[in-house]
Amino acid sequence: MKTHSPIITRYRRNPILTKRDVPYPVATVHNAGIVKHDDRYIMLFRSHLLNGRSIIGRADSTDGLSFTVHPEPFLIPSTDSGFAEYEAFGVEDLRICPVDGEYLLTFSAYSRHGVRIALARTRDFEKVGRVALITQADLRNVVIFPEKFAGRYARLDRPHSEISPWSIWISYSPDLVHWGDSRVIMKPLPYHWDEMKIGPGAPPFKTGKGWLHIYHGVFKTMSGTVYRLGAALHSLDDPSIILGVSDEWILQPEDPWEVSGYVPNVVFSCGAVPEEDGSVKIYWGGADTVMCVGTAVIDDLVGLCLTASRPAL
Ligand code: BMA
Repeated sequence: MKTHSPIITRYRRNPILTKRDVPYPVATVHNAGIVKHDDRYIMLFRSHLLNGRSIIGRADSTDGLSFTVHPEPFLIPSTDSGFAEYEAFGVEDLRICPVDGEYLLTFSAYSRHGVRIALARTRDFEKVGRVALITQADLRNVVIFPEKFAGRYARLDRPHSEISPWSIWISYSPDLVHWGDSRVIMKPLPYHWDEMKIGPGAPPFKTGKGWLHIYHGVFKTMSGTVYRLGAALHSLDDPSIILGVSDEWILQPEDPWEVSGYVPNVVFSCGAVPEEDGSVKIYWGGADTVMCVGTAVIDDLVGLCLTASRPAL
């Protein structure tokens, strides 16, 4: 009998990080940004505190599979004026975007005013400086491309909308603070696994054929929503051009810690690490409770986007 092998191979020792690995009291470990820095994998993960608000912790690894958590959190709500008011309810879902020799950290800032995206920067993960709040309320999941285009930074983002289903937009900036020239480039597809909403996932990375973006898509069922991962390929010269979007999801909740947990039926990625051997390590939060990893062959993901493509808009 012919069997269909999954495009992402789950690591057999998943989950790779749980609340039991954290030396301070937390309820979850999930939705982590990750990057390889000086031959070390640095993971910046989200945890719910026992009051339900989130902070960001740090874990390090030499192989990308086995991580050790730092004794203190990496990022907690700011007390600086300008940021404090907008981070009061917690910081969530941080992405690490390597750009021009530094790391741009984008994360959700929650407050009584809604959710915005804050931007911080670091070169070494020791000194971290906040730059600006770069969105108004009700906009999330910002990932910044590793290169500039005609001198401007480019980001993918996801405004909230009651009128049109939650879609992926692109915006540009000359200075990381002021963003605009925004337009929608990818929408959920009706009667499809991502029909309810889509949003940016891991920061896009370069392949020979385009920027590969791993995003999340949501489907509403009679017993709640299902979060899955998909893949899209953007033109290397102009990231607003989508060369292909995989018609099939690349990962869905299947393991027990993805199917049940704090929020059931969720795989949610904020980071992926392309390796020199042509593979990519994809990291995801399982059920908003634990961290997991799997590997895929980059060419397979690119092939899926280009050969089994669905319309982007
Ligand atoms: C989204 C975000 C993610 C979360 C997901 C599933 O709206 O809040 O942080 O993983 O829902 O709960």
